[in-house]
Amino acid sequence: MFELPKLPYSYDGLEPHISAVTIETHYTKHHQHYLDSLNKALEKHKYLYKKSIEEIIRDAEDMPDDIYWDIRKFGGGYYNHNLYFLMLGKSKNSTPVGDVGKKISETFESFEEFKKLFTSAALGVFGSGYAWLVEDKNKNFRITKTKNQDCPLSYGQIPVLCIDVWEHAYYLDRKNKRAEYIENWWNVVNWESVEELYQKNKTTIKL
Ligand code: MN3
Repeated sequence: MFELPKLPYSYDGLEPHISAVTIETHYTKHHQHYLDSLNKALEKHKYLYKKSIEEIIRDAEDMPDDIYWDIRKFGGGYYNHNLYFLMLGKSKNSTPVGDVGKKISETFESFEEFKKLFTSAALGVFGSGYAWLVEDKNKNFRITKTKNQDCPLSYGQIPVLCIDVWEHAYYLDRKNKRAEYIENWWNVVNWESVEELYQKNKTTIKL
């Protein structure tokens, strides 16, 4: 059985940028639903519990036919939300740190330039999905978008940073104003957590 990761902040810990009611609903209703649906699907193929969630998502195309779409929807939803929530919090730094910071500056010239491009990718997701900063197989940083709960891991890319732009991530606070949500989201990206997750993922995930 997979489990929800414990949030490293309280529900109101991201206010005023993201409200307590949004975080609580997103985590206890949406994230929980993805988790429960994933676990229900895996009951049919218990051997998959021996794999990590990263391996299951990476190998999404090889999953048994009867749970293929459950893995795409709920496995992706579970893993993407783990990343999304764990990358938020109160940051000591307002700009990227460590190797992530270095690679962002090298690739996009400056953090400000990266911020512009990433914001425009997030705004440009049509319907529900995510914008990502990923590391591709050649170790290059790239900005990408995915639809629904698709995950870069299924495309041979290591997730570095993500923003959930499904309406449930911001509708309670901002109605349909995605631009306002994105602008506020930048204030609650925890750059130390982003760096920590990157170091962990690039050593543990085998693409
Ligand atoms: Mn969501």
